[in-house]
Amino acid sequence: MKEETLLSCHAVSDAHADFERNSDMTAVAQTAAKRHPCYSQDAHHYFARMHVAVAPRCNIQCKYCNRKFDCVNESRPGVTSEVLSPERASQKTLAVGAMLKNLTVVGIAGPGDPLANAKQTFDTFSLIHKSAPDLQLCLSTNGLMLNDYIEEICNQNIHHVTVTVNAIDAHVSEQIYQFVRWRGKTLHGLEAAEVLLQNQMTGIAALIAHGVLVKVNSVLIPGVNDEHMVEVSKKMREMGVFLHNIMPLIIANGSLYHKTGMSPTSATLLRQVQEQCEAKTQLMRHCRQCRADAIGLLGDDRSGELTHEALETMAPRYSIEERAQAQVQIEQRMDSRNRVLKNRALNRELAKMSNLDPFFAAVVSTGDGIVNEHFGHAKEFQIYKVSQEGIHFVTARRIDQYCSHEQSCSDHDDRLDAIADLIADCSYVMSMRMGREPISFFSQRGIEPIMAYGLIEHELYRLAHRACTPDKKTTERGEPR
Ligand code: CLF
Ligand code: SF4
Repeated sequence: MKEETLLSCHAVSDAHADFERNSDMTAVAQTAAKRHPCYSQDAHHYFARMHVAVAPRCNIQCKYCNRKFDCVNESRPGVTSEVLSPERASQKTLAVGAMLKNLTVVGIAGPGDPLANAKQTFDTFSLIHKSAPDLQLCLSTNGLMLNDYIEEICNQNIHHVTVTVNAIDAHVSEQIYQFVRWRGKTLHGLEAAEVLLQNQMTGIAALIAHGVLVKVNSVLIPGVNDEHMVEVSKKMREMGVFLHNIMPLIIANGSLYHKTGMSPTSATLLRQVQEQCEAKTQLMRHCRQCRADAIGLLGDDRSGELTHEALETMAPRYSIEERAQAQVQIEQRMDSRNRVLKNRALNRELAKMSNLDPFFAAVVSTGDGIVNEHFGHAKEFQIYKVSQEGIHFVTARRIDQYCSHEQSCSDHDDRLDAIADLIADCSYVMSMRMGREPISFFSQRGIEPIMAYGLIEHELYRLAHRACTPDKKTTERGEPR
């Protein structure tokens, strides 16, 4: 007898209802991805997220993590977030959402694992959803407890879940985890790795079957999972994972890897592995490995300024209508930028430039996809690759701000050295303005400073065009004479 004929009518109608519900959920989630700064590279120039740090405990021990700090799977180590109660987290979210009309997502990503603190996590989401149903809810987990909470995740309207999967082979995983706490026991070695992997795989499959958009984060660990990462990417794609985010290993002070002298991931290795994996799945390139209490655009963390105390003084009012209007306008700006870029057909023009040598450029921007920031104020570079194949965002690299009140001008050379080392693979550094000292410094290091204001892709296209017509002279500031 065919298996489906065994189903009762009730089961059939349940399955149908499930299918309908899942299709709806996928449609909702995919539309929502358009305004999710992590799930959409375009959106990350315009829309903001905030994290609420409500989850202090963890149920596994990654060898690169020191639990005095935030979860390294979704955060930068070396910083510790203040743990909030669900009530305070919800109040803070409403206040931030009132201030930042472009805030579309609230995520829980630590400081430990959200599902090892399930009550706090789901209480927080529930409170937020009651008062701010327009905010998308996002969760990041190591995946150990996923299977226990699939229903809760779906019932709570959490459409986006990130799972950190560093390997799909338990023999590789066992080199990454010290222990796993599972059903009251502490497991080590291969057994620990197998339990974690099994829960991650079944959990991801169940989420996808329920229409949740799943993103997978993988920490790239030199000599451990770098040669294995293509397999991870391939498997994730086969499973229907929406995005794969391959992140550099940052080793927390005091972690086991720190004690045993493990090397962090070099920018070159990361780029090579990302290029190998790109053919296997859709990659996220714009991750900023943000804190468990980050707020704002991915490239412009405002958590230091929007503290609980500061927000209490401002006492802003959360208006769903005002926020919706503002977000429609932001989305229109985003769409119109994309239309402009599409109409200019830059990629078609680039494809014709047969004498164009591919190059990388480090661009300074505070958002809206525009070169719009003074070099001295930059906290990161956006690295783009320009070639006949088009203009592609490669990654973001964080820097120490060159001009700050705390440091005197005499300290600048050290910082310029560090910045130039960080973008040594770039032919150009592009910002709205730049002082004489960095201009001459970068020029000496063979990185040409370019002053520009406008859409990043336009400005990069102009550079490509100029590179192909070398007879056009330029000024010291990179502007055509
Ligand atoms: Fe936060 Fe993560 Fe949701 Fe984004 S972050 S829980 S998916 S809302 Fe984003 Fe930050 Fe990278 Fe994470 S940039 S570390 S990928
Ligand atoms: Fe640390 Fe996160 Fe790993 Fe837990 S899951 S040990 S908090 S990196």
